[in-house]
Amino acid sequence: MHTQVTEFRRTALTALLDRVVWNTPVIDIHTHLYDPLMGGLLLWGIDELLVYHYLVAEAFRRIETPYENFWRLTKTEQADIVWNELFVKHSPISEACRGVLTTLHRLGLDPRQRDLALLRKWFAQWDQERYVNRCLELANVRTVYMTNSPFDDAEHSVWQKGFLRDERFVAALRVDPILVNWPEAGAKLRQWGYEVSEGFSRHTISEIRRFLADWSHRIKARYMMVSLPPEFTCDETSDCASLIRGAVLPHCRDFNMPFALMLGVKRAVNPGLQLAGDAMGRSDLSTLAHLCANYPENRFLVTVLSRENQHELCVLARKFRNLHVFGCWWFTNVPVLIEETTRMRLELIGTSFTAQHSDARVIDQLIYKWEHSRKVLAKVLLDKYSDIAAAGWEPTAAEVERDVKQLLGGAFEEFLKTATE
Ligand code: FIX
Ligand code: ZN
Repeated sequence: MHTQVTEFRRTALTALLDRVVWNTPVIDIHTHLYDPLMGGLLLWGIDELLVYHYLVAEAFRRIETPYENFWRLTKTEQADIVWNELFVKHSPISEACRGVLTTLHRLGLDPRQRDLALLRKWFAQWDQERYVNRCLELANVRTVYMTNSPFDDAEHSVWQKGFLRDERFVAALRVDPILVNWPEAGAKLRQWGYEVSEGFSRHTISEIRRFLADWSHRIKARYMMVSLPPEFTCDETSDCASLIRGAVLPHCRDFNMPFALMLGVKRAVNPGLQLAGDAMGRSDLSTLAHLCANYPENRFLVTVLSRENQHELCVLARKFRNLHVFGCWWFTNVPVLIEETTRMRLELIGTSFTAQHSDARVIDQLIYKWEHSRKVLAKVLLDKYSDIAAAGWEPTAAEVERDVKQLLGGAFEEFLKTATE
């Protein structure tokens, strides 16, 4: 009898979760997508899907072509190689390959035909505006956070000229060059009319802050962000520490915006692979603990690239309410790790985090990234609700809706609004 009741409850919960997890619109808090009105920067379509750096890295494992020769090919030729190697000559089992299949399938295409020419023909019928709407609708994504870098030449000029904003796409200010390579970034700032010099004099710091303020206003940034290597520390003598303490954190306080730290990337471990050549390592999170403890009036949005850092990050989130954990980033965005990480986060910090971000670079990817993550989330939540139901706590539909909304961007929005201490 008891088992029957349990089975019945699990079936009802499964149906409820399927409905709620799939129907709750997502706020995608970190992507590399652009507002469609940003002069062609937004990528879409089958060839872009195929030359995504996740797939290129896998294709290079299958071919002997020197790297430079591959990069000299046109996009269509590169896409042909990726398709042939990863979809025709071998089964497309990896998460990135599966992503292309899910995307095509949801768009109503039949990947079984294994016919790239036919796929290209289908994509050619679309115009960008209709296609963007279709992708957002299929992925059920409400808001897309962009990654906006003034140091990116193409983007820089688009922002300078100005354009009519699409309100579904919101901005986040990316400042990696300032924190990772100050001498070069400083030279750029000087070129743009900011009076910065080598040391961090009062005047230089105030000019950096003027730069951050100008760009925060210009793009209407909701938060500031940086990706940092595993070796990142805030030791008193480094440029990075002086800049974070002197410019970034005061700026974030003034503009009431969180500072997003994406920790653990090792850039260009194999430079021949270009964008596909980055790797990762385990970070020392004591630096993060130091920032959270010493700057309680700042808020930190944090994701880590190393599986080994996930547990420590959750524990830190239990200690510091100015720390918001988000997403399963890049190499951790695979079902096995999404499941483990999401389960651990729910068990340690309840629903007070953002379960996922897509990191999409091609708008079509929203479809698969969210479908795959939603599937894992529904599975994990089913277990968690079943556990508390076994203790007599039956969640109502409204409670489940509230929780899922939190996990898919609601908790992040609350965090954005929180007044600092
Ligand atoms: O630093 C980042 O924002 C990373 O997500 C990217 O640099 C990376 O190339 C990527 O696309 C990962 O998904
Ligand atoms: Zn990213």
